[in-house]
Amino acid sequence: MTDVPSRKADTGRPYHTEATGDALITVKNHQKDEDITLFGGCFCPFVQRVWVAFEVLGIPYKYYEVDPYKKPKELLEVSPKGLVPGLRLNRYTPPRSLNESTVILEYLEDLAATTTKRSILPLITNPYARGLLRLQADHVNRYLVPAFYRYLQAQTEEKQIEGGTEFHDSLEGLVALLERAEREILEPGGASGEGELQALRKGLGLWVPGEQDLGWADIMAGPWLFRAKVVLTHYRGFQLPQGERVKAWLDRLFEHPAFKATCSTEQLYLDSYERYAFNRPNTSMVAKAINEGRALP
Ligand SMILES: N[C@@H](CCC(=O)N[C@@H](CS)C(=O)NCC(=O)O)C(=O)O
Repeated sequence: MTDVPSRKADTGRPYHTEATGDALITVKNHQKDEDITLFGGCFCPFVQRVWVAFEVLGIPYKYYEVDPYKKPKELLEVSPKGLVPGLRLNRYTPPRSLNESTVILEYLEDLAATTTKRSILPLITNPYARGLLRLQADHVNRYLVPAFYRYLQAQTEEKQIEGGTEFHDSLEGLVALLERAEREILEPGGASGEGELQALRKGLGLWVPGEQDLGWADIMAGPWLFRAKVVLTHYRGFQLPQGERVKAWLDRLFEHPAFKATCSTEQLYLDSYERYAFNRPNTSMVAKAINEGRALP
């Protein structure tokens, strides 16, 4: 699973600045002015998690592609460090804004509660179930996401093996948390009755038979899992876990209409992540933080 492939050469490909494939269709369908403008970057996984949430929750938005490395003034107005994603909230005069993908996800979940009436988290009447899902998200942000970059940026064979093990372990850790939520909620005593049980099944662990909904952790982690499949496989010879239930979970995640609608073609990611795979200087603020052993921006 963590074989070190023969070294490929850095071909100097630049990152993309326009979505391709299904994501491009979605971009084109979201060019009309709306109350919310999503400032996005086509290759960015932090953007994709927010974008998937917009689609799942059915909240209207205008998608606006920016190059976060060029940090245009309008991006800095909505996101102080010039990072995507950012939201411009056009209902306010002057417009207000929000940044940070995890904060934006919570905002969209709260907004949907009174507008589209859709939700990604379990009902507020079951705080424990919500806590279990937030535990998964916390794991994703603290372990899985940094492990992805450490692995991809590792240049020596030793560091790549170490990075592969770390990423694999973080994935196993997430699976264990998904299984824990599934066990504790679906087994007798987990829900107050049949009605609540049916509601809680949604998005709990994607392999719950018959369930197709994305869960909170799927949205938090999905973009990196997809990039692991495409980018880590190509540049590091990584293989996603092949266990039947994990595979079923990942297949359903990658095939989910809201997820697919935000995915560009694989080539876009291979091109855009070459910079990381060869740890080119000045790649990004994330890459710099990883190289310096600091927390991600
Ligand atoms: N903590 C931020 C991270 C966002 C982030 O790092 N976005 C990258 C693109 S994937 C970016 O805007 N990079 C610009 C730069 O490095 O200058 C979040 O969760 O929204």
